[in-house]
Amino acid sequence: MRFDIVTIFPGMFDSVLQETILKRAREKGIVEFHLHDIREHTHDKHRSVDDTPYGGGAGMVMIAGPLCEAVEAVTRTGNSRRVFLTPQGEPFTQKIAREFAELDQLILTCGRYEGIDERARKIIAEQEISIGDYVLSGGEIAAMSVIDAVTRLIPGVLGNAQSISEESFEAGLLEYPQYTRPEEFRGERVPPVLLTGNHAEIARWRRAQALMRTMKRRPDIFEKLELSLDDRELISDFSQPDNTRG
Ligand code: 6GU
Repeated sequence: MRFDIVTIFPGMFDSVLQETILKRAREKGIVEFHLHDIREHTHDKHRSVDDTPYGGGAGMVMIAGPLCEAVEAVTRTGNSRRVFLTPQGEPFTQKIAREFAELDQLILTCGRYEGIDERARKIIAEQEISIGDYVLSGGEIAAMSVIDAVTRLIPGVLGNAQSISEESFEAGLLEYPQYTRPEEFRGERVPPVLLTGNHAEIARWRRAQALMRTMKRRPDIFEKLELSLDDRELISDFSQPDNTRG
């Protein structure tokens, strides 16, 4: 898979792409990253990428020309999607990350300043994505989030395929609590069930914890779940105050 990133701050991506799983995925030849500087597509001597808004008001607006030309200069290959990162976009989810991971090319354009010229929108974006209901000063950090979430889903990037299917959101639930050595930390012991070696019982405990954690922390997700009879039993079982299994 190939990521093309269109930005006025290509340098922001250096460290992120040169560390962690993104670096390994690139070294394994599974992903390619190509950075494109919008400023290379300016035509005036000041290399301006923004200007004051028609109609007045605070802030600056990104000029349509350089933005569109930068995106249009990216050669499209295979199953390719142009995505614009903006707080006005569709909320990014694990489901969208899975869809993106199937593509051959993702062309990510980062907005800056107070916005972009509206006429550039349909050219640079087949889809608009937001990573949450808060405002970043630009789409760059959002693009990095998308790149990370998508890359780790591409087969061969992570060692263990099972670790994806068990983590938060993949099963529609938050992840169960994890423990490692030591057995006791500041007076708190590891839940005894995890030391029994009884894998069926451990799986039941983990499922119950994931269900209850989701119910408490994300009632919005929980109310949309279609719980099996087993899940309902687990919840009522494990939410007994005298339950000593966890
Ligand atoms: Cl994609 N861009 C900006 N500038 N702010 C955001 C965002 C994107 N997603 C959430 N906030």
